Amino acid sequence: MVVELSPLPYGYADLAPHISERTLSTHHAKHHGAYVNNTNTKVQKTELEDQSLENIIRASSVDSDYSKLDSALKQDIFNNAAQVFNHQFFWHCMSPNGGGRPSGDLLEKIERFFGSYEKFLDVFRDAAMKQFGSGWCWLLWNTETKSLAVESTSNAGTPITHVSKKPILVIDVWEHAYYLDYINQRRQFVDVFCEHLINWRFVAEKLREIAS
Ligand code: MN3
Repeated sequence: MVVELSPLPYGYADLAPHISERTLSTHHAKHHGAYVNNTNTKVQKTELEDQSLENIIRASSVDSDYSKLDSALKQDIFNNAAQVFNHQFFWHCMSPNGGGRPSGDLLEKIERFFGSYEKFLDVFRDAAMKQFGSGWCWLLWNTETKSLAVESTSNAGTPITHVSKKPILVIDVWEHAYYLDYINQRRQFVDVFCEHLINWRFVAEKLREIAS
């Protein structure tokens, strides 16, 4: 199976002024695109060549006992494949009509596990800011503890290497996600993401798929 560059669910200019066309086109075509190409190149002639993206990620993660790759190649495959998944997921977490507040069961669970929507935002923004260097900040549903949690991951780290951690929302806090628009002001980008971009309909759909 060849890993493909999934199209954005909106146009390159559709998230402006919050994310510029230049940032979005570079981020999708160049960054996400490079992770796709690298994944396909690096799995060639390995047993992972015909696997699904999620199987490639799980087999190459540090916790995996898959031993048919040397450790440098394994890490390299993980970094690129996990970045493909993380970006695919991230694009769907945003919408030109995003922002506002969640509702229904999602809001009820956010209030139950964080106290209020405002408190959830504080926890999420704080985790996004405290992720040192490159990484991602997630809202996930833990199927073991049956609870919502905010967690950040470094570099290409992704919750899908843990069977019980099901992501429902993510923000990319690598500098390439915001530097052209906000220079070094990650906080502005995180605030704009929360206020104007989150696709709560997608988040609610993901939660319904796994937590019903
Ligand atoms: Mn990125």
